[in-house]
Amino acid sequence: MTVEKIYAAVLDYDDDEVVELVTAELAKGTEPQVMLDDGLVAALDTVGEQFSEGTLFVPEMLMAADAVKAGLDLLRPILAESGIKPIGTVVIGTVKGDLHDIGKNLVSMVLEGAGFRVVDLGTDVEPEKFVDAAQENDADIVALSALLTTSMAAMERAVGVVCKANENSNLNVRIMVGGPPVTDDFAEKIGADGYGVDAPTAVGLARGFIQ
Ligand code: B12
Repeated sequence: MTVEKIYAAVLDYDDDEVVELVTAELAKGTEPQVMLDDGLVAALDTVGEQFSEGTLFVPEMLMAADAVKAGLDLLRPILAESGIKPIGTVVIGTVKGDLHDIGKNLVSMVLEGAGFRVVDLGTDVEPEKFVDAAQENDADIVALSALLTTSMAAMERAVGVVCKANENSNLNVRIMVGGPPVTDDFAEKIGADGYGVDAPTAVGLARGFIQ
C-alpha cells in the first residue's frame, strides 16, 4: 500500500519520493488524514522512538522533519481550503525556546480549513509577541504549542502574560494550548481556557470559544 511507502520514504529522508507518493495518492483520492496519520506522522513517531533509544540523532530527526514538511506542503491547500468568510482570528505560535513547528503548522492548516483566519508567529515566540499580534489583528484566540518538557515553563509564562493583558488592556482573547507534554490539568493550572490533544480538537475548542 502506498501510504506505507510514504512512511518508509520519510524514514529514508527522501523528500522527492514523499512528494511523488503523496501526489499520486491525492490523484487517487486517498484521504489526506490517512496520509497524515499512517504515513507522515506515524514516521515521525518512529523517529522519536529511535531518538529516545539513541539509534538516531538530531540531524536525522531534522531530515525526517523536512521530508514530512514536503508532504505537508502538498496537503496544505486541501486542509486549509474553506472559502467561507473568516469566523474568527487565531494567533498561533510555538513558545519561547522551542523550535518544533510541524504540529503547530498542522493545527494552523486545519483551523484555516475550518474557516478561521490564522496569524502564525512561527517558533521560539516571546510571550509579549502573542499579545502584540493579538492586539494588532484583533484576535479572538491565542494558541500556544510546546513539544519539549522544558518549554512548559515558557508556556506558563506566555499564558500569564496574555492573561494579564486580558485584564489590563482592551485585549479579550481565549487561550488554548497543546503539544505532547501538555495535559488538561496543566492547561488548567496555568490559566489556559482549553487544551487540545490534536488538530481536530483545536478546531472544536476554537469553535466553542467563538460562540
Ligand atoms: C521532528 C522533531 C524535531 C525537529 C523539529 C523540526 C520541526 N521543524 O518541527 C528538530 C530536529 C529540530 C528537533 C529538535 C529537538 N528535539 Co525534537 N522531535 C522531533 C519529533 C521526531 C517529531 C515532532 C513532530 O513534529 N511530531 C508530529 C506532530 C504532528 O505532532 P505534535 O507536534 O505532537 O502535534 C500534534 C499535537 O501535539 C497537537 N498540538 C501541537 N501543538 C498544538 C497547539 C495547540 C494550541 C493545540 C490545541 C494542539 C497542538 O496537534 C498536533 C497535530 O495533531 C519528536 C518525537 C515525536 N514523536 O513527537 C521529537 C521530540 C519532540 N524532540 C525532542 C528533543 C529532546 C529535541 C531536542 C532537545 C534534541 C537535541 N538534543 O537537540 C531538540 C530541541 C530543539 C528546540 N529548541 O526546540 C524530544 C522531546 C522530549 C521532551 N519530552 O522534552 C522528542 C519527544 C524526541 C524524544 N523521543 O526524545 N526535533
